[in-house]
Amino acid sequence: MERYNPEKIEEKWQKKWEKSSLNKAEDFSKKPKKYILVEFPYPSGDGLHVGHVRSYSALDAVSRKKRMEGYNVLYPIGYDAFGLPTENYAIKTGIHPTKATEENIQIFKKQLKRLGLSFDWDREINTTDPKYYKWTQWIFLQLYKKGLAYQDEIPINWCPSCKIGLANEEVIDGKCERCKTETEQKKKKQWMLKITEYAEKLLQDIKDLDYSEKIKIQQINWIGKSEGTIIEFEIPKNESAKVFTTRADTIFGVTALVLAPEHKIIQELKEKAENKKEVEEYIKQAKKKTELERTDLEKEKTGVPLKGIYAINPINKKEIPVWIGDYVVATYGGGAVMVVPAHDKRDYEFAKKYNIEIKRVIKPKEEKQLEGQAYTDYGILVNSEKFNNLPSKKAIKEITEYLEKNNKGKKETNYHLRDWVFSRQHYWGEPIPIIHCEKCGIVPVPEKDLPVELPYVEKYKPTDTGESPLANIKEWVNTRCPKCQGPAKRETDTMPNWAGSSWYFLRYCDPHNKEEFANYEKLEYWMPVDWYNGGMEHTTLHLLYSRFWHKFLYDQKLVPTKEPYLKRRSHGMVLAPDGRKMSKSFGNVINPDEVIKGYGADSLRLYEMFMGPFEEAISWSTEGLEGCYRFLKKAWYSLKENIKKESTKEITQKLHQTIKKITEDIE
Ligand code: ANZ
Ligand code: ZN
Repeated sequence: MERYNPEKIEEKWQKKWEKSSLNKAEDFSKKPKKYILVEFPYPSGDGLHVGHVRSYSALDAVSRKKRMEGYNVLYPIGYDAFGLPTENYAIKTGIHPTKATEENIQIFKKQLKRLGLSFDWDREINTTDPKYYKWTQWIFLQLYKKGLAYQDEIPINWCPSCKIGLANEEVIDGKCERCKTETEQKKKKQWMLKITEYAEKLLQDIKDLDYSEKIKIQQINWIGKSEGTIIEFEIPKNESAKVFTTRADTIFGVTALVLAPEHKIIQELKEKAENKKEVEEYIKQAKKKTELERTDLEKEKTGVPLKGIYAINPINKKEIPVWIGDYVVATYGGGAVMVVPAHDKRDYEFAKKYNIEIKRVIKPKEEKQLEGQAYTDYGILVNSEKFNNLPSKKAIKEITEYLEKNNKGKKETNYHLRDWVFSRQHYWGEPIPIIHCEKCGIVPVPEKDLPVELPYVEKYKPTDTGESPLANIKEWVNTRCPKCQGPAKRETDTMPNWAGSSWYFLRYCDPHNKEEFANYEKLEYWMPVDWYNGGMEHTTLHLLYSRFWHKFLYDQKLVPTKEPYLKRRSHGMVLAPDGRKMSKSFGNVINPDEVIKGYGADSLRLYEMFMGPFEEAISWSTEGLEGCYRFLKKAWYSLKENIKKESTKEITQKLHQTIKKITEDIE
């Protein structure tokens, strides 16, 4: 008798599907559409991971089901191929990134096809293809024209080993995410994208989206909206300093003012301080630390007084000492804080350490205050003159109004979200389409000259000065100014690898368009994405960045919907059998190719769908895989034996019950 042979069965059917164009998405079909999206992979040299399989198999099941239900389904795939790993690999091996990328894509493609995933292969995209990144550059130019791309001199996280500027998120515990070298702070002119201008919209519009609750919470926290009061503290004979506080009700308890080491008035103040040397030394030390080290709640707070200098509390005109402390973030609020040791934990530790006065001004509703720590909740005001006996919330309002009347403060909303550092000093990224002219300054590359292609060179090692490797390629850098035709230089920074993925879902709707990034009518047909799946690690960056670009394009009337994704879910990680993360260095990586060789793609996919709750991390179990294999085998034999027998009423009933249950369970 014939044996269950997954390889043979899968090959036969995969060919059949391809021939019948089963997976083709049809533009403007009369059928209702469903756009199902998975995060496209970075084609690394390691090939596909079993984690990819979890995400792609799940939404593949959804896509197939939707097709069976009569939908016109778009389920596309592509490659997010710019970025450091390929560049580092190229530097190590001498194989050009273009070539390495091409090879890796071929490996991925073969693996994806062998899995029998129902992607529409006619819509494949690759972010490193000039035909694609032409439009990434074009969108950058639209952002630039609307004032949302600008240059700024800011300290960046600098990895001395990779010789590259890193985004805050790429620095883990003060170390480079990639090579684990300690990062430093370095000032550099950077291209920035003004995502902060969209902070409120990004926040408000989450409410109506079907995102997992934990995804929503992470986005909301990342945006970090904070409502409070900005208050001006005069420093006699000097410029005043502004502080941002969410607790104006504690203003009578302020016993010091602490400025960030980078605060602009410090240059002036330190000259007058009795301990100028000490102050200068402190500022020098602070410069070496990363923001993370400075603001980590667990780390001990440090500071230094500006001896002889006082500030005036605007509520009662009392003099308070002025300090410098590196836990104060220069770029948040006013770059200074009013210290209330009795009611803020951090201030309490700071005051204890440096003998700063602790003055209680908030009393708990029920008297049970513990000694030796700050009381941080709301309560009733005491020691606060005419505001005594007010509850905190009311006091915040009244004190803010009082300060406003006296021109010493006003209500303010702050966001923790920062503008997006959009410059990278490496080779393997989209060139930023800008020209620097001696006469005209910054000149955008005319749209007709796009794409600005990456020059094909032999050397792509970063320069030691922090310039991009492109700076070394004179024949590429030196150009003419599009405005005055005079000598000019190309921008040598490239875009971060978040750029290409910020709009790829739009390109899938019209992947071969040469005239525009995507035809509006096609976007109207396909957008928004109905269901988007990807990792939790992309919740705060990729998801926010792409929502930002999409909202910007919507405001320019270039896309028809104000949000890109209606629904977002995240798959949990697939861990190694030993419960650890799969890693070459642990030698515990499960290779999908080998699993397929032994059990077939159907067993692998079935197992990954049954391994555990989709959103939770789960350890690989070969027993579980074997169980799925046995189930498929049993089903196959049972069909072989019974297929020609007549159905009975009972079997028909069971069939319909099964269809109903599976229909409901898959979603
Ligand atoms: C006085 C105070 C008293 C505060 C109290 C809290 C409790 P969020 O919610 O994050 O906006 N702060 C303000 N600017 C800062 C900066 N640049 N660097 C570090 N800390 C800063 O938090 C606002 C609170 O963070 C502010 O309210 C301020 O401390 C501190 F019982 O002001 B508070
Ligand atoms: Zn010019």
